[in-house]
Amino acid sequence: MVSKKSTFGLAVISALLFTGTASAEGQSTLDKVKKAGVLSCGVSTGLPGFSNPNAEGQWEGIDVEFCQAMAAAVLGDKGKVKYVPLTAKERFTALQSGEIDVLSRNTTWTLQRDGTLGLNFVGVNYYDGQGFMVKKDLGVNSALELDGASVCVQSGTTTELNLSDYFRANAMSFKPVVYDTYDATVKGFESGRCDTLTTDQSGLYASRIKLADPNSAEVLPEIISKEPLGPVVRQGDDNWFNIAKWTLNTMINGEEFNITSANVDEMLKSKDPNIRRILGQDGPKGKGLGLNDDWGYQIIKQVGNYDESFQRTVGTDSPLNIQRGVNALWNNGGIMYAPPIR
Ligand SMILES: N[C@@H](CCC(=O)N[C@@H](CS)C(=O)NCC(=O)O)C(=O)O
Repeated sequence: MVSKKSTFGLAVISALLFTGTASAEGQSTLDKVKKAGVLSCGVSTGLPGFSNPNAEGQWEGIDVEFCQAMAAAVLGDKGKVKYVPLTAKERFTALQSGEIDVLSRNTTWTLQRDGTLGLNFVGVNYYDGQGFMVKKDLGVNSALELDGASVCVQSGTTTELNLSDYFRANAMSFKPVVYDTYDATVKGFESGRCDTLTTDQSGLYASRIKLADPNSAEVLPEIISKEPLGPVVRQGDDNWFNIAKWTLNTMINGEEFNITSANVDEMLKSKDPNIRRILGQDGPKGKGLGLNDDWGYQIIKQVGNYDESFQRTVGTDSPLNIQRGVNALWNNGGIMYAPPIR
């Protein structure tokens, strides 16, 4: 029989495991990061537009810029980030164990990940959905023509789960060809190991430009799922959760109030109360988060607002050339909406 005492002991141990090493040492994640002088950020092993090392080995992408924005807010320097490349399968364990302080890696917000894995999604930095890519010479124009197809897919993803739901719902069969990394999945597709590659649509754009001949492939029209992608923290440290949430909200509000990395110093003279609060001149400032009052200013000055980050990494100023679409602001035809800074 398990005594009350040992049940309590187990609960304490599992709570410590759940909240990671930072809490196990009685230290908040904010204190840990400040002491280390660096933010440990989990990224992918390489997905163009989201998190990808460039030719000089520097990390780039919309998810990388979120890590930089957090470092600017917390440490005053967007360069103080240690990037930890993680496959889909490895990412949640790295966060649960305390190896990383935040996961910023094209990760879909789901109930199971929030509820069962002991994580908290910070918000959404890119609304995505799953699709399929085929070689044009397969002669297929719709995903509904894929009955019996072999499908290249990455393990440990919602992609795998949606794939089987979709084929089952449409009474079709498929043969999964499963890989652990994104690079291997794209190579498998390119070398003809499968008829179609499936992943988040953003990933399909990224895969297509990686092919030796991008024009040999096309993306089918069906979007088979909702993939709200966003940064993730561990449960058990509410202040850190707030810092991550308000970093994202500041980038989105920065766009809404037209504050950019180029005009932010000029904006310090603005009389608009919204702008003054975003830049920490008035309003709640940094106190409630344990940050310096200029945390919002630092995010926008060093990294930029959401639109700057989007266009530079995945948007029209990038090779991916993705339109804002549903990722436009709520007052511009999209669903990107941040709570107010006040
Ligand atoms: N959003 C989906 C899929 C995320 C995912 O890992 N996608 C693959 C294919 S685009 C990827 O990013 N791989 C990069 C890597 O493993 O480093 C999820 O959260 O499960």
